[in-house]
Amino acid sequence: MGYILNKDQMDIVNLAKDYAVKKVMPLVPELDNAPELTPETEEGKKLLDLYQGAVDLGLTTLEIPEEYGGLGQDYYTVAAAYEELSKVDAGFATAVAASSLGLKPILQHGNDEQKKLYADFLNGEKTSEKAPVPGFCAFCLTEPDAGSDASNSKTTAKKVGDEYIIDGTKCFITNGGVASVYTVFAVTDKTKGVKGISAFIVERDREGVSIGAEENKMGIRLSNTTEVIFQDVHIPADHLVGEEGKGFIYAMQTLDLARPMIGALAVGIAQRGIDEAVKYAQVRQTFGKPIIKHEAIAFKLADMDIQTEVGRSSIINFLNKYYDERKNGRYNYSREAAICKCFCGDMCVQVALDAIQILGGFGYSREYPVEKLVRDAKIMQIYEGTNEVQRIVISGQITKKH
Ligand code: COS
Repeated sequence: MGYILNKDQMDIVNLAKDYAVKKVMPLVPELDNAPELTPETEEGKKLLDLYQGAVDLGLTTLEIPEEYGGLGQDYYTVAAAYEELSKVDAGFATAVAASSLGLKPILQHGNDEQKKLYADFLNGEKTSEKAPVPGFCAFCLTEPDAGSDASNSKTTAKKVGDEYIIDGTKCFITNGGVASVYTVFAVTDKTKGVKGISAFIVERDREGVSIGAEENKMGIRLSNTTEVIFQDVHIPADHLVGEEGKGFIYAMQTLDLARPMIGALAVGIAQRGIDEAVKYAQVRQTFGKPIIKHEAIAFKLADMDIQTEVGRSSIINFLNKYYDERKNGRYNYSREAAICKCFCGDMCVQVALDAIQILGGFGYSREYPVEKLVRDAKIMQIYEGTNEVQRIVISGQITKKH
């Protein structure tokens, strides 16, 4: 692993790894193949137990400072822990990482009470009666007409007295059906474009919050993705995060930090592809020797390793820039974040495909774990900003620089 971590950091990474290998891995084939994972189904209940275990270990509070009851970890440790989770199942890792996506705007721009409120929800100390499991939150930005074009939000938040009233529908929300609390982006002044969007904390239990049907996804099936509908939802004015009109910028700053964490998930998928392919290539014989002794396979494995390690390095490169910028009170790391997310997303799809190629017909069979890696990998080029959006960000930064 390219990260240079001390013993305390490694203890956290190993905590995630042990849980993923011992508890999650045995259930992955059954849950990945289940037609649905709603809380009412037997498989859905098993998944919720896995989520509960992650909360009990603190995996949903890794980056929350200790003063608020979290584990107070840096993002090098978080990324390495996510890689371990994703090596076992990228859907499960997505659930944990998406919760952390909802948390980030609060950690970056929320006040003390808001941070405490969120930490209590993610510790499982505070819960929502409607949520099927404590400890998760969700980031509600995407709408049917506001995906890549995130500033085209139609959800509104109207200030009335000492409340805001939220109306609108968010879609493709990871953890939509399991979260106890949401970070919601809504238009407070439609005359101001991106400067008229604000961020809010909305508890799941608020009247008027409801969940749409769960998406039936190609991969990352151990994560829950739903619509979240807000109908005349009243929240106290103190649930506004930071300043009115700054929501879009907060969302972008959040994504700048979260996208490299998706890079870590992608690296986990790629590393699993290498591990499975090497294991197979050492025992599978053709022309009188294990296929790993054939240059065609050995060089393919070497290329897979090069790509994966460069992906990991792009996360480390991002984090070096991130910590340097934050030390100086700046947020200028969009380019490094987009490069990392884009490279790792594209890379993991190719590495997963290469793993199938090495396993041949067995790789294509659902009996072996590598076909799932391709299904899981594809989303890495799509969510948290498509790789086309990452290229918009990168080209915009190049233009600005020159
Ligand atoms: N950090 C801080 N501010 C940022 C920023 C960032 N990373 N990105 C944009 N801004 C600011 C800009 O500086 C601009 O402010 P000024 O007018 O004061 O200069 C404002 O936000 C609008 O920026 P821009 O004009 O670039 O916004 P666009 O509407 O053109 O959107 C993209 C740009 C496409 C990059 C953005 O909409 C995006 O990231 N879309 C994908 C959203 C996404 O990832 N969705 C996934 C769902 S969440 S899982």
